[in-house]
Amino acid sequence: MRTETEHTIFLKDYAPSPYKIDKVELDVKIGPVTSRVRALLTITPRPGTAPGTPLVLDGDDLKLDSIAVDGLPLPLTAYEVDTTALTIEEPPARTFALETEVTLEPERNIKLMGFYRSGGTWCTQCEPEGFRRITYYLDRPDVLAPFKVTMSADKTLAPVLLANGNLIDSGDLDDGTHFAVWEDPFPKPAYLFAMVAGDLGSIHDNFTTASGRKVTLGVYASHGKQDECLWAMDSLKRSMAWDERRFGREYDLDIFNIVAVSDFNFGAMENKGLNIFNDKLVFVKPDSATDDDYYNVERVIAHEYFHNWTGDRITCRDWFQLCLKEGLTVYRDQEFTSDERSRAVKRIDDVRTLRAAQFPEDGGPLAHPARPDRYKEINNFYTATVYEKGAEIVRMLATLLGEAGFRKGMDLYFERHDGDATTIEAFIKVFEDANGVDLQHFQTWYLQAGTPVVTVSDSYDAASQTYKLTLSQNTAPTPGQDTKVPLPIPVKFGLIGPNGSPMSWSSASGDVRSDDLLVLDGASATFEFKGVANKPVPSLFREFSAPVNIVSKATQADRLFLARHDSDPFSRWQSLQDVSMALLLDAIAGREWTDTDIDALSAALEDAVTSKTLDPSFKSLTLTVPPEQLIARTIGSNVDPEKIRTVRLKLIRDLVVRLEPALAAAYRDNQSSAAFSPDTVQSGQRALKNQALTYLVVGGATDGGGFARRQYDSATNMTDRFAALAAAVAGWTADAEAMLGHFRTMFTADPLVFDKWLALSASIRGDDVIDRIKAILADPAFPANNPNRLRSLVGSFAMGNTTQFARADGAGFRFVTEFVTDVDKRNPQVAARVLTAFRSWRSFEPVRMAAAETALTALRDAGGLSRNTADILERTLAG
Ligand code: 0A1
Ligand code: ZN
Repeated sequence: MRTETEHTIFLKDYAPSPYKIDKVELDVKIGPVTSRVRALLTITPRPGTAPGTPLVLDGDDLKLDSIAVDGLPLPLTAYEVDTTALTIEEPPARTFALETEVTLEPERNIKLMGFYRSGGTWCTQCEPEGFRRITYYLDRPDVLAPFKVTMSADKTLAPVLLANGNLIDSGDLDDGTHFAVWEDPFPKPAYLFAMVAGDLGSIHDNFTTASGRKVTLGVYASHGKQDECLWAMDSLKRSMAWDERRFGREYDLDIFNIVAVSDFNFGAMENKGLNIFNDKLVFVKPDSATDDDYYNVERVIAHEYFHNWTGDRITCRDWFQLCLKEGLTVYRDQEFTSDERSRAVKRIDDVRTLRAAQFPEDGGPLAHPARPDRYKEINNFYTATVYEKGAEIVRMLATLLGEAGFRKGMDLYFERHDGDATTIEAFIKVFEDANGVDLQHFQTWYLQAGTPVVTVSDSYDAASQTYKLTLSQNTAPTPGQDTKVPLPIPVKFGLIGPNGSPMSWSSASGDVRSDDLLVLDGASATFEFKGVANKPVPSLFREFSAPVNIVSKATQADRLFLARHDSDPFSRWQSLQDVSMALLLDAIAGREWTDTDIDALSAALEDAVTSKTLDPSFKSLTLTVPPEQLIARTIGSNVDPEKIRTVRLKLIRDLVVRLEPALAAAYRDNQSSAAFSPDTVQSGQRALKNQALTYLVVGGATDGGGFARRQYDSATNMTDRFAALAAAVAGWTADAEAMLGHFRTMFTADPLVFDKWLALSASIRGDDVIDRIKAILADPAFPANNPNRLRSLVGSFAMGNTTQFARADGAGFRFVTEFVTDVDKRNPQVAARVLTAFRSWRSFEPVRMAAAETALTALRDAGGLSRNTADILERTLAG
């Protein structure tokens, strides 16, 4: 198709820029309507650059007012400006000063890339290619320079002026404006540049690093929100302490600021010393935020802070290396949460996210390697594969090298590459050098897309007391990668004897690295254990030691046995999921479960729920039945989402018939009258209680709806109130509509709580849901340019409400493509992301598949899409 997307960028074409930038001085005059940016760049040709090589600076949506080299205005013939670049035909063959001046209109910048306004506050977003919307620049991550920024603005409109680094000067000017000068001594790529101006409130604290540097910490937000920023500040201080303890990394400037803004395309951004956040990841207070919100704030504050070393001090050479910073930083934030909270619960959560977000991507038309080798639009590569699979790859590295070996590699990484813009190859090399191992084959994990399927078979010979385990792997082709090679797959494991205790062996053959780790390398491998006294049940992929799908001949009895006896909590959880999944798949295929099947599962669940030793949050995860989309993906093709939903609901109902007393007890026993705290104990109790409530309601227990209503009315915090509402909506109780209406009136003034209402309204399974959504969108008061609102409403519909999105009559698909057409004109990033909901369209049964194709082709034929959306559309249709 002829679109803007014909231009592909290839990794193999990487070359350093012919010029480097030694120094950046910006003078930004912020005005009520227009702002002016004067940039003074000190530029030097790199060694080897031929004299006369044109200098091509990126620019996007800029209006050039003046240009001078070494103080002399350039004649019109000496440069050229088009929509993407400023080219200086023959720059001096030595260091020179380039001065440009541009005019910006931040208020009109609704793409939210570059310099824009959110609720009156001026702010920036530069990753990946937003700086070119602020000034003409070599806007690529391997051009690093120290920045000095002078900002000025009206004193009442913008009493707060922030940028990266340290504040070195500030003062009043005589025309009612004031100024601030910020200097960041650390050379950085332009994508880490940030600037904020506005009338903001703030809270302050400080942190003293291990080596004694006193760092002033600030969290800025609109006035009146200060009390909602305290948890973010607390999370920040804990993150700073953790990075010192766990990775020996200290903060390196005297100031660290966080700013919350209401209009933001992503979660948050790690700009050096000045992180900018989507306000939903900063603001929490008990009566408007849930435990999940607290968890997410803590997690993302940590993530952005950890980027200071993995991203800022050591950055990416080019955007193909995005997972160098993202996968590693996600791994680091996962470890932080594991250390701060429950490791087992965190692992289960992360695996659920991986399976919900990354596996479908990896198994569909948008599959790409964690380190892609081509792209048309880099904004479309901030994906679950780059982030979550990237983190899994780092986790496997840590598993293979052991904690000490991994830390040695990380230490060397920081030592060797501090100040660099580097690559995945360099990252792998430090682990090789620090540990004296060869990881070249391991590196393939970064280069090959697709989720391997590992097939397990085993046998036991009583006479020779030998247990044989055979594992083989296969990865299906993905777009652009027809053939796959086997990967080194770390398998954490144990053998469990008939009485439930771990079994030992006298000798093992095959790549068995230790008594709990073996490695499958090659298409297939057999591991032989001698001196095994009885037939064991193998426990494989403990802690989910590799991002793979597992196919085994394990029986339901084996799974239930593991659920009871495995020493690894992740495996216990997984085993029960496997039991449920097997029942669901059989039933969908027409083999309905028997009472005996369901009795066995409910007995195991009851054991878990009534256990005196398991913690409540783990229990609540154990109770969760596999989600509809995971069932769909496991089936793989010819998917009928209605059927999946019906069978899954039936499973819940059949379980609740048996578990009602245990659920009611869990519900009762986990009530608390203590003052709200987001800590793991209280939040775990709420998670269990509310999971029990959900099942009582959805599973049709006696007076389930009444439980929900009473909890909703009497709740003293948002976690309980929203859980009750969500349960009522999921079970569509007699009160659900009234409760939804009440919630809307009560919280409509708080946009972040309104988002919860939007998402819940979009989750309604009734056939009127699309009309409901359309009515909300048509309300003139609906903030149609705010990404959070749009994602909460339409994003959650497209991603989560599969039965309505994938309606057989095509109305859901059509609604989403029409929405994409509309939003694409305003915010291509939001549009492109919503469109990815179609990534599994080919797995539907023929009628739905045809309906999806019709909607997608209509979108394509209408044309006029942004590069972001056209790229996703093109790949979705092709794959
Ligand atoms: N580096 C950020 C993610 C991010 C990417 C692009 C953005 O622009 C719209 C914003 C943020 C992170 O990993 O948190
Ligand atoms: Zn990140």
